[in-house]
Formats: sequence, C-alpha cells, structure tokens
Amino acid sequence: MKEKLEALRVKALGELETLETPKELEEFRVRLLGKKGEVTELLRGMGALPAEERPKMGQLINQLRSELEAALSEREKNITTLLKEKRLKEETLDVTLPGTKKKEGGLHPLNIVLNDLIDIFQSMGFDVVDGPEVETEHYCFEALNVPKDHPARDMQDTFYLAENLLLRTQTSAAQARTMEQRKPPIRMICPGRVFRADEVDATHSPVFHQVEGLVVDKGITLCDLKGVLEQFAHEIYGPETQVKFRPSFFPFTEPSVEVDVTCSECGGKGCRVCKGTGWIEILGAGMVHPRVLAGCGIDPEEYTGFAFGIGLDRLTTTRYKISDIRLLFENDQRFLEQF
Ligand code: 2U9
Repeated sequence: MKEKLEALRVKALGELETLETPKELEEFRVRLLGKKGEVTELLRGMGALPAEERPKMGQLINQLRSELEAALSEREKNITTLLKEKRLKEETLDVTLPGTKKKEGGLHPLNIVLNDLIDIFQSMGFDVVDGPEVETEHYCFEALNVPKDHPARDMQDTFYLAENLLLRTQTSAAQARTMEQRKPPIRMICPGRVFRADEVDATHSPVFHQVEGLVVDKGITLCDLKGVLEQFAHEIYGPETQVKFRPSFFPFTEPSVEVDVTCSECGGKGCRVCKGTGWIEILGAGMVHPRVLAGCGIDPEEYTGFAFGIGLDRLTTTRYKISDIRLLFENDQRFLEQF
C-alpha cells in the first residue's frame, strides 16, 4: 500500500506539471481529490487493512492529499500568471500610433451658396417659403399667365405625370400658392428643385435649382426691384461690381429685365468666361404682371410687386469655377470633399 501511495504521488506531481489550463486543473482535482477521486478511494480502501496499520496509513494518505492540494494551488497560480502574461503580450496597444481619422460630412456646394442667399435676403426682411415639387398646371402655368400655346407647356419641355399633374418647371408655382394664402405685404424667397425635359450636357440638367423671390405691397416700383437686386449682387460679388438691367420678356412679369454683373474673372475687360463681353448674366426679374396678382386674389389697382429668379446651379458653378453642372448631382466624394 505504501508503494502504491508513492507511485500515485510521483505520477500525480509529474502530471500536474504538464497541465496548462484552469479546465485541465479542475479535471485533475476531481479525478484525484474529488468525492470519487483516487486519493479518496484509497482512504475508503483502508477498511481492508489490519487495524494497527490504519492510523499510520490514514496519516500518509492525508499527507499526500495535503501535498497534492498545495501543488495544485501552486500550479494554478503559475498558470494564471502565464495566461495573464500571454494576454498582455497579445493585446499590447501602441499608444504612440497615430489615430484613424473620422470622415466628417460637410455641406454640398449648392447648400453653401443657398445659405449665403438665404442670409442676404433674410437680412432684407424676406421669409423663406417651401412648396410641392409635384404641381398642377394651374399653379405652374395658368396662375403665372403662361399661355396655353407657350412652349414651356409642351410635353417636350415639361415632365407630365398625368393630365394636369407635372413636375414644377419653376418655383413660382409655390409663390402663387402663397399669394393666395397671405395678404400683402409679402416678402419671400422660394428655393427649390425644378425640372425641365432638357438634354443633359455640361451646362444643362433636367433637375436644377432656383431661388425665386417675390415682393408685393402698396407702392412697390421698379426702383425697389433695382435696389434689392443691386444690394444682392454687391453682397455676392463685392461692392465694386457694376450691375446692368436689360429689358427682357417673361409671361409673368411686365416690364421684365435680365440682370448682368461685370465679369468677376476679368473685371469687365472681356475674357473667355464672359465670352469677351465683360458681363455675366445672373438673374431674371420684373414687375409682377397685373393678371398674375389678380389671379391670386390680390387687387392690382391697390398693390404692385416685383419678382426675380436666380439659377442656383449656375451661381454655384461660376463661384467655384466648376466646369460641369453634372458634378453637382453625381455625389462623387472626391468632388464633394473639396468644399
Ligand atoms: C410670381 C410671379 C413672377 C419669377 C421670375 C425669372 C424672372 C427668371 C430664371 C432664372 C434662371 C429661370 O432658373 S432660371 O433659368 N427666372 O428669369 N423668374 S421673374 O417671377 C415670378 C415669380 C413668382 C408669383
């Protein structure tokens, strides 16, 4: 029995040295020291010994149990330290490495310019008004005095969704709606997307953006139009810029004008950008046609008004020297990151 005990001791201590995980240690503990473990079985087997040998054997077996328990806990400590060291090595973090830069979003160039326009007109007392992109023929054409045989009303030029339902070709439609709802004085701008069945090229897109404005009150004259638009041009292009009003025609305004500014590229001397003229056209405008006022429930004998339309895409492409309008609609990050 003594030899058996010694053999078990040598085998157990040897095996302990080869164990590497807490799980293996636990299995070892159960197998040797558990309720049905080998050492416990030895204690049980003592009944077969002569009575005088039992105390001595009991003592030896308990000694072995204590020795194994101590060795087990020592091994456990070593394994924990080893595992900790391994983890520390594997999970080492080099805090001196440069961090990964987060990509930040930014404003689209159209929104940068739009925000500038909104600031300028708000500071002159204009409200910003929104309206539907899907419109009826009434608000898009009839209310704006666009006659039935006007080319804009042709299927070739306008996207019709159904009879009498279309994608607006100008944001004036929303302004006609507002005129019906509000009493003068009215001072508003209406920015938004508009749609025309144009061929796509570097300067034309079937979707583009307008900022239209409208002022209606008692005693509004062409001088008010000139003052507001001159102020606008100076804020956008600088106070040294000259502004020129040329007669033009639109169905919804009478008289109508187109507004040019001295070319910011050459200062008016003439260059490629202004095609040698020294002037750049920036917007159209005019006194609201009395028929438009009347059609929206405003008495043209009592009130007058002026309106204007700015092409936001062209303003943006000229400000940032963007060579192709399509870049504004493609959402190519390499392009957008530059703003
Ligand atoms: C109402 C009545 C009249 C808005 C106006 C223009 C002249 C104009 C162009 C600018 C560039 C269209 O996007 S563009 O091609 N617009 O020239 N727009 S007057 O007139 C209005 C607006 C609302 C009730």
